[in-house]
Amino acid sequence: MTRATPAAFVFDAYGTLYDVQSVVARAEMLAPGRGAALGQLWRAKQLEYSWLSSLMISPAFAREDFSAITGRALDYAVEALGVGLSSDARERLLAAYLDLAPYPDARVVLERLAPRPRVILSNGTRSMLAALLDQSGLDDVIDSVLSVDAAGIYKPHPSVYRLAVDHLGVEPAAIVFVSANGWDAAGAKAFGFTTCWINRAKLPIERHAPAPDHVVDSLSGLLAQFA
Ligand code: LAC
Repeated sequence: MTRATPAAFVFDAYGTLYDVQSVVARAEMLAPGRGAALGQLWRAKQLEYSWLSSLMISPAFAREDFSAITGRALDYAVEALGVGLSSDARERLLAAYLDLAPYPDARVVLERLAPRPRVILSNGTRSMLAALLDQSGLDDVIDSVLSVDAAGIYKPHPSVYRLAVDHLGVEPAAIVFVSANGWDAAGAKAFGFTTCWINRAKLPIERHAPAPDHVVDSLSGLLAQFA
């Protein structure tokens, strides 16, 4: 099979460029002994709510943005785990989500992929993503940021991936879509992107959609394929 030469790189944000578990240290401070469990359930519920609210969109049910469902997911996780959290602590945890740590190799990898466009396509709202880029200082190595809000639905709906094609003006196969979320890589492959799954946790490949084109164990793994 011949593959199109990559014309651009499109990155998922949460879990791919930014470590969602970097909230665990703050969660541990606010809820000693429960930080890891809270971080994990919070993220799992956040994603579940994104999928459920996309399926439920109707004239009677409007999708809430990622900032809102991130808060609702935190409230669920706090109650499920029986963690007592003051409203001030809740606000501090939500603020931590705007200041997630980028993976240590994110900057160098993004630098090395230039001059090809490097785009973020994320469930996050524009303001959540602007805060992340600003706090982490990666704004100078990302060329543009696309939020699912422009499509009115969450990943992995094809109209979300279409945003990147429309923005870049190249065919889907010429776009390398990079995600550490296996279900997101699967959605992107089903849409027609060339995909690279960052499998940091050594998980099995998702079975409900086409397999990724490339599997690497860190962002740095991209360089061997595309630098
Ligand atoms: C995002 C979620 C999938 O950034 O992590 O879109």
